[in-house]
Amino acid sequence: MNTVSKPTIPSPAPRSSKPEILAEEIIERLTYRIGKDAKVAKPHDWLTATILVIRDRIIDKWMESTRKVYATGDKRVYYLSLEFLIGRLMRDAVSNLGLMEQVRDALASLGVDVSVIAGLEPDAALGNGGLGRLAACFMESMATVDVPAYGYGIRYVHGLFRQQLADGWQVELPESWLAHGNPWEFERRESAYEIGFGGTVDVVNNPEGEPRYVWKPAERVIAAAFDTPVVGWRGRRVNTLRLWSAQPIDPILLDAFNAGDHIGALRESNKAESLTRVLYPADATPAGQELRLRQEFFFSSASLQDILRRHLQQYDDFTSLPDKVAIQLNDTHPAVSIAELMRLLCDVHGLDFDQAWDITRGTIGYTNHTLLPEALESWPIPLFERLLPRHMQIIYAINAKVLLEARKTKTFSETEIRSISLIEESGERRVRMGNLAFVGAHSINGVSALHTDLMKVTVFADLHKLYPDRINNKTNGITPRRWLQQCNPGLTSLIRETIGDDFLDDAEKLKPLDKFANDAGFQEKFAAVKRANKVALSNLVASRMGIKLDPSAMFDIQIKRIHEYKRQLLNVIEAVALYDQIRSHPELDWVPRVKLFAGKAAPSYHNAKLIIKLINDVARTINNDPAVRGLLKVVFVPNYNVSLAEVMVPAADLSEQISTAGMEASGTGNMKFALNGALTIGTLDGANVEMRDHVGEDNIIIFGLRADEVAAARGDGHNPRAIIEASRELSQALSAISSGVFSHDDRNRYAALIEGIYAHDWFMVAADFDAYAQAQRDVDQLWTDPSAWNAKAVCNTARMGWFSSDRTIRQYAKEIWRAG
Ligand code: T68
Repeated sequence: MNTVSKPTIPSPAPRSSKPEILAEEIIERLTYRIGKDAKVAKPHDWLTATILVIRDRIIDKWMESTRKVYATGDKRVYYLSLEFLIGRLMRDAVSNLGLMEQVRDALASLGVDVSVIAGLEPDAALGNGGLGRLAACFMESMATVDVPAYGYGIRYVHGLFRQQLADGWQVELPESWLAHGNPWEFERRESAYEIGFGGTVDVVNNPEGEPRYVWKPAERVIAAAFDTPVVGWRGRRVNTLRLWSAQPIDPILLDAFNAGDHIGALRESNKAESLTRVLYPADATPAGQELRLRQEFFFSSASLQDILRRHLQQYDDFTSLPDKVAIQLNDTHPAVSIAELMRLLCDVHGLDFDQAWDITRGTIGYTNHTLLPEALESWPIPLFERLLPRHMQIIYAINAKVLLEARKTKTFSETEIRSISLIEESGERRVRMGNLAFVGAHSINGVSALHTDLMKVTVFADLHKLYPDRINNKTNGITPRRWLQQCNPGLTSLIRETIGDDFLDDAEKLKPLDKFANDAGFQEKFAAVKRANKVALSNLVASRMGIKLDPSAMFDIQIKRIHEYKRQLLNVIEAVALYDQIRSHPELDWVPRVKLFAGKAAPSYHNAKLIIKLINDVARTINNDPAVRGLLKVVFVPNYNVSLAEVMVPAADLSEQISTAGMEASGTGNMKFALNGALTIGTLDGANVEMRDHVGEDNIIIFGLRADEVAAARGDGHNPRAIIEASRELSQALSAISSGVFSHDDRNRYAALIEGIYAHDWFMVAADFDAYAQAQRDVDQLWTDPSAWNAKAVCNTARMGWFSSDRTIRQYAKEIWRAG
């Protein structure tokens, strides 16, 4: 026996937050870690050195948080998401640690401007839109409300493409957020797992029980972990975002290399690395390619292996898994986890199928983010079977179990049984990932009240009938740290002066601000903050685009992915109609407006790209027409991302949330704007419905068809042509666009796009146009009474606290995860 006792290892001294010490350490990192003399250091070097110093302040708390959950045996939450749209991290970390002033002073003492280096930090765009940004807000809120959590995802080398405009058309360029290295992350070489693809399944008969299945994959890659700490508000807790990177098992095939095949020697390596090289840029239509399924399985398998290893390190077996682990699937992208967890439990750890099934269902929850039928993921059986032969068997076995259960109730028709099945049988046979996620989870949640209600009667109607207790609602939220405190320091200071600091720890404590809604003195300060934010946005637009904006005009903003259901087209058609009115009635008192748009289109989405071009064509014509006298401007700001949103959101007077009712699951941009004191013009869709309930119907401008009316119109042979003919404004605007008034170089450019409105108007642009145009004139009317406008704006800020993602996370923790 080795009797040498372990030495006591002293803990490092806690890090000081004094500016002098911070400055000293920044120089130290610059010199010894980056190897740069302060005299020649570039801004990027200062940024890296500063992040390293901040990171040290996080690590102590990180280790403490990890140790605590081992000691208490608290339940761990795992958030599996193919996307984390985190944006920049420095301001978030510094502000949550309460070190803003100290870091600014430390850098100033070294002659460095914090805002200059902060602006150099790359915007980590490992996501497409709302779903990815929600995952990032949730990570911050889980740390804030003290839920022990891990986010699991993919460390894409290239996040969402950079958007440029060339003659008004979107052009996609690669984005390389890792080009200067990533000082936030820690590579964990010890946490690496093998991930298999393809091959065969051996069956070993077992006289004692169920046969044993052994998957022999034909290909293997390594999943390597990279950890980023996520700091909660006031540094209360630090959780981990663990992103997986694919690496080859053999980095180079030396035999091939030595035989002169230099390219072939790297083939394996390239193939492995290509797995995590790029994020798929489509946000609503499933990518459908083999590489996408490989990405989904790769990160699901790595995450589950990691989860099970951590569990076994602390507990004896897997019977306690549902008590100690909650796994939340962010949409169906990680739904293959259900089959993989079953495989790991049965084939690797020797559990019975039924026991494994109870554990799996007890552990997994699934969040649905869309009802669009074309957005529901499904995979052709031949592809699935070839890539994941064992998982295909498991899915068949699960399906048999579920269908038997359904048939036993004797209440389902054959049509209903077909809709419950995990296998789509009509046409090409496919695996339905939504159904798999539904049956493999104990909780299925929607992301707004309306969306959840619609789930029960549309996509999941029959599964809901079979398992009526599973669907529940968790209305989305946003983190008020990033989306109020950090992006709007002016408003934050004003609120602190007015009602004190309580709201910093609990956004619902913004309520007392309500009392100041009609206070003239307060309104004046509130308006001054808004104006300063509009000046800041105007400066950005001037420097990026050379366009001058008037900050006293109404800033009317629609920023989000470009999609027909989000109806940027409705907005721009209304701009055309307004333009026509301004020209025809120069004698009227038009309210000066700036209509700002930003957003990316999926590269393969033809109409979305055409809508971007249309906005730019309309912008060029309107902005250059002297008859408009600057009363209307249209601007499309390129390369929308989290950092741009952080400038645009606080500068908005009017927030456009105008999706076709029933189509936007929730929306979260809507919440960001209202929290920052913009009025919303919107349909009764997604979370707009609940926003109206919270801010009050006098403080939001609602128009248009409701979800049930849209469904009825679609069923009833909606006649858009008749509607258009009955609306002079609309028919003139549409014919101007389709006849080439805005596209002299190609008069037919928009003919087909506009014809779609005449022919079927699926997105109800014609159906809602008059109501929308009227609502916009009501908005103009309101704008002419600044005190009435400001009172409503203040009420929005005061009453939006409920939409904090802290509230959302507390609901998940209590009602789904039973954790924290
Ligand atoms: C969004 N979904 C919803 N999807 O559209 C939005 N999809 O209403 C909601 O507020 C938000 O989720 C959060 O719940 C998405 O953003 C995607 O980005 C996506 C990505 C890949 C494949 C499919």
